[in-house]
Amino acid sequence: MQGIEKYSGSLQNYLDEVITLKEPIRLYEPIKYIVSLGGKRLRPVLTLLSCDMFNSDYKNALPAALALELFHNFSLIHDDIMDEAPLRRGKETVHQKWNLNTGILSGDAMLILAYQLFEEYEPTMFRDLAKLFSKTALQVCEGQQYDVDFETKTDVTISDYIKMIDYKTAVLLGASMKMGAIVANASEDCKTNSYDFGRNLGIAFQLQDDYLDCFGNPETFGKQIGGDIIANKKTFLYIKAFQNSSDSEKIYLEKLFSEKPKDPTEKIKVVLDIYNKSGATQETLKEILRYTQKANKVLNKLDISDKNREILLSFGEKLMNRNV
Ligand code: GRG
Repeated sequence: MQGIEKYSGSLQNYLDEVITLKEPIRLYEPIKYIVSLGGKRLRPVLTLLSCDMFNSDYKNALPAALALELFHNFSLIHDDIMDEAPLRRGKETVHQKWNLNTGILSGDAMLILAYQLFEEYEPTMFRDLAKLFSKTALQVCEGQQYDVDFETKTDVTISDYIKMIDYKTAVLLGASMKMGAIVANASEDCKTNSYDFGRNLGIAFQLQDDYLDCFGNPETFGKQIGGDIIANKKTFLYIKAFQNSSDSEKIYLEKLFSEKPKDPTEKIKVVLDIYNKSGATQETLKEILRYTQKANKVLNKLDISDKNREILLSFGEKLMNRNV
């Protein structure tokens, strides 16, 4: 296995082949737009890497990898609609650039295009991939619903929260790894362990996303900083800060998270200060490390070469030190 750059290159070529501008333009243009904004291509790279590391030609995994990237981009379009987010990857969101209905329909078409890509595989593999995909997509939906519910729920626990991010984000990373193993016809143990690696890494990744939403660099993060605070999201940071607060501080935090001021600048400043002073920021960073280490522990169970293990280790490390 060479460096991981080759995977993004191959994926881009395949994407350009499959995702073309055609009539009706208003359906396909937003699809081309969102996928052309790039992003880290994390999920497809994991699929290609996983296939390669289990000794199969990684190009065989290109349709599955692109299906995952299309699904991810579809979910971003719909998530941005639900959050009324203005920015994605540093550019206008689809519903902002066009309109709500365009975002809904182009998103729907992306989900179908993703399913269609599994038709590139023979029946048994098609069934295994489609089964994993459907199960994962449904969990993503459930995670999203928990996330929405938590905005108005006042007693969200850390375990509620971890379950929510597990479903909303982590299972897709697990599925990305496992799809590579399925395409490579790897053993059942390898499929399970690669899924667990991706899933633990996914929890660490979403916790990092929450951290960056508060403390990231607006120039590189590509989303509005403080977006979760504006939307009154009960993230790991909020729950920890709440747990570490006195009764009067709890009342204050609850009040802050029941309001949606027109200008949120002051609210964001106050909440970030609470996160820092309560120790929530430090505890979040510790939890990111804990899940990354959990992922790395699973790596030792994988039947892969030391060189490939090293590549996965450094992949996880880079991900956790990211600023995008
Ligand atoms: C599954 C039918 C169905 C509906 C989807 C909208 C929705 C329901 C779910 C939202 C899921 C979601 C957007 C989760 C957030 C995951 C996340 C961490 C996104 C950011 O991922 P990055 O950083 O993004 O990999 P880039 O831009 O690099 O691709």
